[in-house]
Parts: sequence; C-alpha cells; structure tokens
Amino acid sequence: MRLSRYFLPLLRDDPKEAEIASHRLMLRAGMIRQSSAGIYSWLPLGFKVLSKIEQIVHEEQDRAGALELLMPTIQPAEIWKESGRYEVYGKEMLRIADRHEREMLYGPTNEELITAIFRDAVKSYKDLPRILYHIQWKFRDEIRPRFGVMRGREFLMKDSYSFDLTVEDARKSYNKMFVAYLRTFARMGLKSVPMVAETGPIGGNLSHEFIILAETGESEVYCHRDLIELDPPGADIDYASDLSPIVDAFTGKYAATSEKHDAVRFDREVPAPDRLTARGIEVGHIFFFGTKYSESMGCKVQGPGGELVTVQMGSYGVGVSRLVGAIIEASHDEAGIIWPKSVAPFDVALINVKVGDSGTDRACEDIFAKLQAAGLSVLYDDRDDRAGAKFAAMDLIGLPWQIIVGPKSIAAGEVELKERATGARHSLTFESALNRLVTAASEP
Ligand code: 5CA
Repeated sequence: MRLSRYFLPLLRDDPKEAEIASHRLMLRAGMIRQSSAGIYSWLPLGFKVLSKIEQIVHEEQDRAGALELLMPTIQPAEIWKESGRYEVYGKEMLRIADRHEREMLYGPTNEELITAIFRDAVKSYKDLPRILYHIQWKFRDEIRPRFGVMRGREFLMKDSYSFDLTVEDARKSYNKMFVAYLRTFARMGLKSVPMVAETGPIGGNLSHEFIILAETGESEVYCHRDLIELDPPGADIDYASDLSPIVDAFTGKYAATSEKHDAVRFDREVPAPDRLTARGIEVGHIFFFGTKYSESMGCKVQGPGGELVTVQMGSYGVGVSRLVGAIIEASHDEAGIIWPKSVAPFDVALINVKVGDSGTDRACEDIFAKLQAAGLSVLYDDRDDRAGAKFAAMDLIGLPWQIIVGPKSIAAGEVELKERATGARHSLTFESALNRLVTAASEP
C-alpha cells in the first residue's frame, strides 16, 4: 500500500478526551473515530488490526471444535421474556420498537437466541455435545462508556455457547474454551491470567475472567505470581484429550478479581513475596450456568433411555474490539504503538526519505515490489514530506519493521533496517534485510 493513496488521518496532538494510552494512540494513529459516546467507526488501519484479531479468534475456536454461525444484532423481546431477563437487564439494553410496534432490542449478548435456535433444532442426545459461536456486534448502554474501544457501547464480541447432556460433559466444554482462550491471547502477544470472577447478569456459579495485567485496567486483581509465568499450551494440543491437568495448573493457585477477592484466603494461601495485587483488563469471560436458560426456555433433548433431559449450557465471550486497546496498553512506548507481529496492520514500513530524487524513488519502487513478492505486506511512505515527520508517523503506527532508504544509503549499496520494538537500527544490503524479515515472519 502506498501511503499517498491510503486513508490514514493522523493527529499531531493528543486528543483531550483520551485518558489512557490506547485511546490516545488509536485516535492519533488514525485507527478509529468516535461517532457518538462509546460508538466508533473503524478506519482502514484500525479495521485491519480488528480483522487480524478476529482471524486468530476464529482459528483457535475452530481448533477447539467450535462451529461458526452468525446471529443478528437485532433480537425479538419475546425470547428475553421467556428467560426472564427482559426486565432484569434494565437500562443497559437498547430497546427498539419496529413499525408494527413490536418490541425488539439490540442484542447485548445471545444466550436466549442461541437457546431458541438449539431448542428448535436438536431433539436427541446424539447431537450433543456442540459448541456454536459467532463474532458479532453487541450493544450495551453503559453508564460510563470510556477509554475508547475498551468500554464501548457498541463493541465486537466473540461469543460461544456450549450444549451438553451432563454436568460432567459441560465441564469438558468449559475446559476446551478455557484452553482455547489461553492460546488465543498468547498468539496476540498477551499474557492472560484466568481469574475466578463474578457472573453478573449472565448467571451461573462457575466463571473465569481472562485478565491482562495493565496499570490502566478497570479491574483490581489479586493472584499468585507463579500464574504469570505459566506457558500456554502449544498448537498441537489435542482437544479430545483430558484437558483438566492444564486447567488445574492455571487454576491451582489463588487468582481472583476484586468482586471475588477473599483477603484472608489470599494471605493464607499465598506467601507474601508471591502476592501480586495489580490492575487488569478483562479480555475474555467464560461461564458455566447449567440449566439457567435451557430450563426456562424448554431446551430439552431425549436422553439415551428415552427420558427428556434439560441441556447443560455455558457461554464464553472474547472482547474482540476491546483487545485492540488491550494490546496497545500492553505494547507501546513514548513514540507510539508497538504491534506484536501477529496483529500488525502491515508487516513492514518502507520509508523513502527523499521523494523526487530519481535514484531513491527507483530503489524504493524496486524494494516495494520485492518485499511484496516475498509475501510481506508493506506500507510504503512515498509522500513528499520531511524525513523526521515520516519517522515519527511510522513510529506512531507501530509496524514491526521499518526499511529506510535515502540517497546516502543507496550510494553505499545498503538500506537501514529498524526494529520498532527495540529501536535497533542496522545498515545492511537489501537482500540481507529481506532475509531477516522473511525469517522473522516465519518464526512463531
Ligand atoms: N454472553 C457472555 C459470554 S459469551 C457475555 O456476554 N460475557 S461478558 O459480558 O463478560 O462479555 C464478554 C467480553 O466482552 C468481556 O470479557 C469483555 O472483554 C467484552 N466486553 C464486555 N463489555 C464490553 C464493553 N462495554 N466494551 C468492550 N468490550 C466489552
């Protein structure tokens, strides 16, 4: 992509409304624009990152055996009246009437809709277990939308729903999602810690929040330090195997959000030097709620003995749009964003420091073509601007690598390769630079 033809409205100054780094940087880097409180448009650079995050979520859900579908954003009120949540949900629910005065709502979550779909389609235990998921926009009329996409009113969520015959089987589905989440967040360069959490309006009594430690997080969390050091399971994980040893390893030591924190237990179970009290961002939340929805909505299947069995359910959410902010909170510096390569909007920036100089232009065009031919995505700054402004812009948008080309480097037969994360710069031949980039791209 040539920057001269891209849509990247950068802001020079810090926007006044932004209280935290990710919000400030997403606005400055031309990733989002607010349309009304807590509701954002995703501009091309931001949308690319959002799509990359979605892709990782898809891959890990598929690996765990979850099946993708797509439910609508607008739901009928009736099913929420069946479950009893229509009143409970209160002002957070955006209620709408259609032209026939039918009560509708913009879905804040989908337990009711998926239960209705499953109830009408599945009659036998032979069709269990199943995990269904979608990635769809949600609306919650939050009292205090803030921190940009971190606490929005309209936000993108991945929500999965599991259906099992027995509590024991449901626990296996829960464990599958638990493991899938560890892998999902690790692939985005994040260290997530599962913590015992409150279930709130979703319900049930077994629930974990997946927390990213960050000073600007909205949650206060307490855990054993060892949990931060645990490695996530590898890509070869067998989801048909018993996953409880992995789940036990991640839940065997104290970790709780403030709502579930028990100071006496914390002091008793965790030696003082290992006690970690920190702030965190909730990027995922999983729930087992048994028959809460299947009972009230009549979701039953015929069991092996012919008897009717009420289905055991759980739901599993990932804050897809929140993750864009969370990743930036975890990975930025004074100059701007530092994208982990798995979610970077482009692999490499190509900076022409002397546009109009025919030798430099020619060299850049050649390098641009060769980088793309090697399978790398490139943002080529071919605009006629000061070198300093170009460097600052590329540092701000945070692509993992920069290749800097000017008349001097060309005369020496070299380019400058800069790694955004470390700031390390090396002069080397273009071929060597290309080799390094291709090698880096193939590493996990
Ligand atoms: N139905 C269940 C799980 S599928 C559910 O709705 N869970 S939730 O309420 O915990 O939301 C799931 C995830 O969505 C949260 O962990 C969080 O990462 C994200 N999320 C929730 N509210 C917001 C919000 N206002 N803005 C951005 N992300 C949000």
